[in-house]
Amino acid sequence: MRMTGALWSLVAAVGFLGLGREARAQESRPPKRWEVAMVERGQYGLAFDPQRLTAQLGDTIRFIQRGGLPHNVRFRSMPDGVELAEAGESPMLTAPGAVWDLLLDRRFRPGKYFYVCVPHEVMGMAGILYVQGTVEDSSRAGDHGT
Ligand SMILES: [Cu+2]
Repeated sequence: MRMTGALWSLVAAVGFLGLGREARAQESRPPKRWEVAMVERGQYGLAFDPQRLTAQLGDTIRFIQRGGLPHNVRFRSMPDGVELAEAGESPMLTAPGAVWDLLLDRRFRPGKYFYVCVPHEVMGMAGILYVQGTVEDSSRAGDHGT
């Protein structure tokens, strides 16, 4: 009985260490900057390109105006408990090449985020952002360039 308990403790410890290694490996990725273009593709319509993006806490999503019509970003759904406040809606981007940087900081949690362009929501201009990562990743938000 005593041996079984000790063996179980060893197995548990090894399993724990294994998880720890995996977590550290994930943390080692430096924050990245992703780009999502707001485009007008003739007959294919108004769109975010890419429409789906998977990013990690601590990363930055740079939305870029690549069309001629005004576009913006407004989050319509997000994981429970997330309060984006001013990060929940961008200003209207009008000038070609204008950008809005969205930092995936502590306001964000892992999960699925759905957003639209308000003027073109009815035309299907929308995107999905999958956020992954840990609290440690979000606390390193803004470490870009280090
Ligand atoms: Cu738009």
